[in-house]
Amino acid sequence: MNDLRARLPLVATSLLLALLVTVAFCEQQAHSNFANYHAAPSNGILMPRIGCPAILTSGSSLEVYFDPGSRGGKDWGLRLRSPFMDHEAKVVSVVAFESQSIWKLSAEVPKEAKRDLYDLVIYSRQETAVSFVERNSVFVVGESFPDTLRVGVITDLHYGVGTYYAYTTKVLRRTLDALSALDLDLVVGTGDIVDATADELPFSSVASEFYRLRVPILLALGNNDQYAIDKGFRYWEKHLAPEYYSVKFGAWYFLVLNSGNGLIDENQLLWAEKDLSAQPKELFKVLVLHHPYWNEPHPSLSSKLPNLIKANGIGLVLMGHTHRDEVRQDLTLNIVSVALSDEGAGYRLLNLTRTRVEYDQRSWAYDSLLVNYLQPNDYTSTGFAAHVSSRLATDSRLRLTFFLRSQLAGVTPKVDGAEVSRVTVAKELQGRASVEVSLKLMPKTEKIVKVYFEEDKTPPLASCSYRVEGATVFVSPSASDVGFGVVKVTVFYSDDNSTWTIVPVRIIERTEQYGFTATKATIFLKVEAEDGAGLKATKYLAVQVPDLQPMKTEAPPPTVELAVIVALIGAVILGVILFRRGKTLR
Ligand SMILES: [Ca+2]
Repeated sequence: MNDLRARLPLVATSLLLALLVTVAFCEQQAHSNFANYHAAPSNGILMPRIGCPAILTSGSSLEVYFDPGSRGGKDWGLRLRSPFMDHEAKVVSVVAFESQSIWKLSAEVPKEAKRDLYDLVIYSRQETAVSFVERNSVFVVGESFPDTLRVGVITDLHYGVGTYYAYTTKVLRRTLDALSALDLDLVVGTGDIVDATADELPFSSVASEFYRLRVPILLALGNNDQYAIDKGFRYWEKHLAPEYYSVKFGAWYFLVLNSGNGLIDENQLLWAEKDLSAQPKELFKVLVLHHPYWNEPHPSLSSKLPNLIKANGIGLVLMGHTHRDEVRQDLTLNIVSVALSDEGAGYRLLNLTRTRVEYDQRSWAYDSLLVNYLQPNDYTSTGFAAHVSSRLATDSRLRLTFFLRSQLAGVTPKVDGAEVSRVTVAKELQGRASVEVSLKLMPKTEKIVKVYFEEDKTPPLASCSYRVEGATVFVSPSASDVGFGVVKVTVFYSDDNSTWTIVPVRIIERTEQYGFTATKATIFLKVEAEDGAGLKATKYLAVQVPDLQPMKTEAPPPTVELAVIVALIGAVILGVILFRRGKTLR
């Protein structure tokens, strides 16, 4: 008995120790909604990211994971910044997470924060120079979540940098601007975001392409994105998102998996099971991955994933990879969409209610609804136009955003062709002006919307280069404009310089080609450019087609004549030398 009494403190200490170890272990094993990072994200923020944003109501709680290294101390502030608003959020707590340098920060989204996509700014109150910004990473829906989610699906962007990718980049920009104009709730990118590369630039550049989105985007990793990882480069994590994660959007839950290598590894599957089991039953669950799982031989996709889908009541699976539309309603609703990088580039729009999915059998062509901002929409221009056009059979309600440089302090720009919904103007000279407008576009119509401080009185400049291959003439027109920007460029050709035929544009190997077959040795080109103010410019050009020149019988070219003269002079000099030599020898 005495013995036991003596040992009691020891037993108690051991129990306490065991408990502490367990707590510590549990803390370390704490499940988070994203995969462990292999590389530091370029902006120091691990979650949320541009490719896996936080989606919240105003007044709710926002959790941020960030890694400041040894900088900044412990006292951190948080701001939510959009082109129209700048809110300071109340930081509730900052605690260490997993490793020594990762912090988990909890903050309250300000009640006055309206529906908008915000940049997340984390800053140190102790060291003013230390701050981290993850752009477009927090989407505030307003006071409550919508009853129906309007979702755009893009896939297989195969983004790259350089002339080979000029056309696909143009298509991507038009698409992102159209999806933003539709004021969707969410865009989902189902993989092959970049074209297979081990270079960092395509990853950082595609992230900046996504800055033009005014709606949040979820990105899944495809086999082309996996290429860099297999070479040892974690640019995906550095510039876009964790390799897999989940995001909650009110009554919906999105599980985004990495099938980059044509499989889902054991760790990821375990994580996914755990993440799914932590979700309330009533959430509508959507799985996002690159590969149509029924096409893949690896058992993780061919059998384990179907089991996961069934066991967890996943109501929709979004995929890409095959570059073809495919809808299967078997295990669940499976939707594969067309690539954004092919000639038939397109995207898909879905409506998600709490119980079902509304969708079209076919993706929309990317230019069904075109939104073309005619100058860089980045606060560098003092006014410009947007050309919008619809090939749809129904009305479209559009929201456009113009980012201008204001010439005068506090002056509101003029708007033509749309209704103003929001304006923020800088108080200083040459400051920023953000303007949001809305308009209704009737079926099969086009419209010019102008936002500006001063009228455009400068006509555009048209120019053109060409190359001739046999009897085919390839034309590269270009046009620039001071003011509202170039609405359209048209190329014509003519045999007689008076009757003109339009040169069609074709997409050949991902590039735009204006080409036609010439029938005469001299043909004429005309390039017409029109700007947003309706001002026009025309450029004329005559082109010679050598293959169609009549055969000529002419005197030998001067070079032959010269050679003969040189040879004759040479012979004379040689003769003189030989003659003199003969003389002296004698
Ligand atoms: Ca102009």
